[in-house]
Order: sequence, then structure tokens, then C-alpha cells
Amino acid sequence: MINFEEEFSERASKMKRSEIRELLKLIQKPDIISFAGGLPNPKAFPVEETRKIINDLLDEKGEKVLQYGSTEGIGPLRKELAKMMQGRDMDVDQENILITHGSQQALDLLSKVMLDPDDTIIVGSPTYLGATGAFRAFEANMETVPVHKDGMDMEMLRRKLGKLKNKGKLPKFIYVVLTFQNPSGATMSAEKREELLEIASEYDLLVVEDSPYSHLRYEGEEKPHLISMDDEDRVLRLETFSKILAPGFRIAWTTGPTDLIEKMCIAKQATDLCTNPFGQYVAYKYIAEGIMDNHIEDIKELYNKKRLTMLEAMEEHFPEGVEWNRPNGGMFIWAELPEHINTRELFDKAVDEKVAYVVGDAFFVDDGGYNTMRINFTHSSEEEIKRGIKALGKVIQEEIETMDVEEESPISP
Ligand code: PMP
Ligand code: G9A
Repeated sequence: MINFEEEFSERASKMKRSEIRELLKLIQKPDIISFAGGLPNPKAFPVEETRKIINDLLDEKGEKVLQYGSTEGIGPLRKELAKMMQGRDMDVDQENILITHGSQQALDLLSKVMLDPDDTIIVGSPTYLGATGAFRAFEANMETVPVHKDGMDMEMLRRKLGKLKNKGKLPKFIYVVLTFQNPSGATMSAEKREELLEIASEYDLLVVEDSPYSHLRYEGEEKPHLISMDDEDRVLRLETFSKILAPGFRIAWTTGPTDLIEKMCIAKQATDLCTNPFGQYVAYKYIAEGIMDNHIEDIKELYNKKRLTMLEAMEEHFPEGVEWNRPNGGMFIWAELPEHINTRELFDKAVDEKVAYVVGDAFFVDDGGYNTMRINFTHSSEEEIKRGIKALGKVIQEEIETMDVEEESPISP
């Protein structure tokens, strides 16, 4: 029998299972209220509209939608996406849009074309773990910069880059989720966005702005998109249909510097030839027939109610000593427990009480976040949110009490 552990490439031996993907298997039991996966609510899927679109597509152009497509993506969809982005103040050319199988694939292709083993990149602490999984698979050396309530710490970024420059290890890129970050819900201010671009310009760096949540704003003013502020062609922007149509189609798009997009397209040829043309045509009609704009409004209404219900339930049931943010959009609330509480140790107790979250430290590539958790508010019903948050509040309260008793008890000689 082949001993594969000895045969695998060094690259493969560094790959780690995704904590979220594994968790999804674990908590699929119907009696568990899951605040874990960043899943859209099934009620937000436009089933009837999709059914009609699919029937029309098969009637009108079955021979096209079932055929292979070009690697860049189908022209009509790229054209609609360019129009949509232009309408949001982003000066993009359809020729510069690459359609991928989810933004996850864009992260993989980006890594494939940019990273040699041990190349440095900058990520937030915390940051999206699907991205760090992709970067790790290409053996990146990930340097971290703290992310606060208003996004990445610019002072710390400057300091980090100064140190890396002295060591001759300047990063290949900075990876950021600026709007309703996964996992922390943090959004970066317009001023800090300016500063980020200034710093990137000073060190001549690419900035990768992963932006799956910017359409899902429930409160407050939209912040300028990095790509609209960039006049040096140093921003790669990733967007996806996963949160505004359905993740099952696996359709996303990326745009940025022409040379980079072209290289990612070549890498994609060797990866999967082209993105699922059928799904692309569905996405195209979804925009072109004007369904998307109304549908996004419906999703926002649905998710905002859930967000408010969750925040209210947290106020009522979370014990003193727990802090959390109030995100204006997206899908996640980030909670910080007293320092001596480890949310990884708490997890099994929560599952015993039929409620699950994602352990915060999964989003840190360095040490940190042991007392944090990510709580998704979009997937559960309002009734489940109320019940789940009450149960989670009780689990946390009991843990705080147990830890307090342990601290007070005398140490044996
Ligand atoms: N980036 C971020 C920040 C995400 O939150 C997600 C989805 N959870 C992705 C990328 C991947 O999205 P997609 O479904 O388009 O692959
Ligand atoms: O892996 C998935 O199913 C996508 C969700 C990502 C997340 O929970 O952040």
C-alpha cells in the first residue's frame, strides 16, 4: 500500500482542514441552533425567479448554456457586472473582469500566480479563514496586523512594513475585508481607506480587497470602495453572488490590474477551463432582468430584522463582562468574553445546550482571539435566534461563575 504521508508534496503537508467546513458537518443535526456557518438564509434564495430564468434559458439558448464557455467568463455577464460596478462609482472595464467559481477560487488563483514558498503577505488579525487557507496552501509567510472595530490598525501596518522592509521581506500583497469584515463585522472608515492606499503606494504594494458583503448594508452611509479611490492600479477587488443570489451557483467575479487578471485567467485555464456557464447565464439574467436590485432589498430587510433580534437578545441574555460590536451590515457579530474564558473549551458545552458558534481563534494565524467567538445572524429564524442566544448566554454565565470559583479556591500546597 502506498504511504501517502511520505509521498505528498511539501505544499500539501502544510494544508490544514478548514475549521468552518469541518464544523458544518458536525453541526448539521436538526436540533442544533447554528450561529456558526456564514450561510445565507434559504428564505433569501429567489427560488421562483430562478426556476423561471432556468426554463427560459433552456428554451432560448439551451445549446449555449450547456456548452463550455470562455475562461474569462461569458461576455453578457461581464458586461452587466461592469455596468453595475460603474453605477457604484467603480471605474471598471468588462475586459478586466474574470468570473470565478466563488471568490474562494479567486483567492486560490491569486495565490497561485503571486506566491512562491515563504513569500510574505499581510493579513488582519483576525481575518477570513478561507483566505488564510488558500494562502497557506501556497506556503505563504503570513504577517499579521491587528484589526480593531474600525478595521486594520494603520499605525501597526506602517510599523510592520518598516520592519519587513529592513529584513528585505516586503509583502507581495495586503489582504483586507474592509466592509463588514468576516469575522469581526468591522468596517474601515473612509479616512483609513485613504491611508491604506497611501501606505500601499509608499511601499509599492498590491491591495486585495475581498468584498462579499458590501451590498448588505442595513444602516449608515456606504464607504468609498478602495478600487474607486485607487489611481495607481494597485487594487484587486473580489465580489461574489454567494450572498446576493445563492452560493450554490459558485459564481463570483474579480477585477483589478490587467496583467494580474490575465495571469489569473491563464492559471484558471489549467484549473477548471471555465466557470460553470449555466450558472453564469442565470446570474446574467438575474441582473439584466432587474431582479437583483429588488431582491437585494428583500434580503436586507430579512437580515436586518435578524440582526436587531440578535442584538436585543444579546442585551437581554449575555452576562456582564461580555462585549460585542453592532455591525451596520454583513452577517456576523463578534463577541469578546472575559480574558480567562477560552471559547474553544466552551464550545462543547454550548453544543450540549444545542447552540454553536465559530471559535474566534480560528480567524487568527498568530496566537490570539482565545476569548472570542463569531456569531452569524442570517441563517437562523428569529425564534431560533432568541432561543439560541438565551442558551449561549447561560453557557457563558456558567463558565464565568465556574472560573471565578476556581480562581477564588486556595491553591493546594
Ligand atoms: N471571502 C470572504 C470574506 C467570505 O466571507 C467568503 C464567504 N464566506 C468568501 C470569500 C468566499 O465566498 P464564495 O462563496 O464566493 O467562494
Ligand atoms: O465555507 C463556507 O461554507 C462558506 C462560509 C464561510 C464562513 O462561514 O465564513
